[in-house]
Amino acid sequence: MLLNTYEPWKFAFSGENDEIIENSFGIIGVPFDSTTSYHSGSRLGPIVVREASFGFEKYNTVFNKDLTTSFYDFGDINVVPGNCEATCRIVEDTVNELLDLNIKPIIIGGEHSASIGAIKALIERYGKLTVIHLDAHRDLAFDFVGEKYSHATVMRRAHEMGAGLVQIGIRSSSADENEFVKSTYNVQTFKTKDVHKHMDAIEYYLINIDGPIYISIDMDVVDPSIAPSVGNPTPGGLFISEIEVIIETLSHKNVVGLDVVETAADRLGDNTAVVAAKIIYDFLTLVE
Ligand SMILES: [Mn+2]
Repeated sequence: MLLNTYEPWKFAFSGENDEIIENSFGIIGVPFDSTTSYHSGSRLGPIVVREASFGFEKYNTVFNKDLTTSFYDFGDINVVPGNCEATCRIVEDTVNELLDLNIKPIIIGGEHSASIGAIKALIERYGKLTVIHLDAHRDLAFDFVGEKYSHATVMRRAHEMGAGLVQIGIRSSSADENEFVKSTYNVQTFKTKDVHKHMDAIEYYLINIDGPIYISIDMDVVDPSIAPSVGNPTPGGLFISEIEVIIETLSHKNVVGLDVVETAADRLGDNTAVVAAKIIYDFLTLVE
């Protein structure tokens, strides 16, 4: 490194990339928002979330624990603006490279479609995957305005690949999506009001899941009074304390990857970016 220069932003507390140890976590950003249908700007998510991560202390007071997990920030992938399928393929290839190094992916989005590539790579690697999907929306449309690769179809593609889905925080879905859930067997739903009233039951359900788990968090699952800068703000969402319980519960399981997507913030210090950074920070504090 040259004197009087600084490295590009990396997530706070990330390790040096030339000293990588195996069985760790690797952050990649996906600055892509080409299928966004409402509030655009999630292509800026990776940079504002990384910047917000510097607001946290290495000691995580909420969980009485230091962040000691080994993780690295590999920067952003080269997306293909306007081409969701090609971008998903690059995400898939990059996740495969991480898995070859025995590094588990953490993806900062970017629109939710990035998850398609990560889930594809992970399901091929492990043969089986349960996706814990925190979102206001089901994202189970077969296509969205004729497109199979879209932020609105992510979990339908995951389901086609054979992933089991546990959808938490749902409060908006089409009649077709609800019909699809009724007609299939491996989609479990916990609506927002279930989270508010029956968290014990959700914890019990999560702790009993077998096999590898991928966590996919659309920031619109959080109440828009707390996290308004998302692609599709939806009233009546989860609170931060509830997300903390879910992340802590899942940290005792075999989590093989995480994404935190749809942060559509256009300025530093944005609430939504801070909350997204906190979710990643909490996860990294809790996982071993
Ligand atoms: Mn959503």
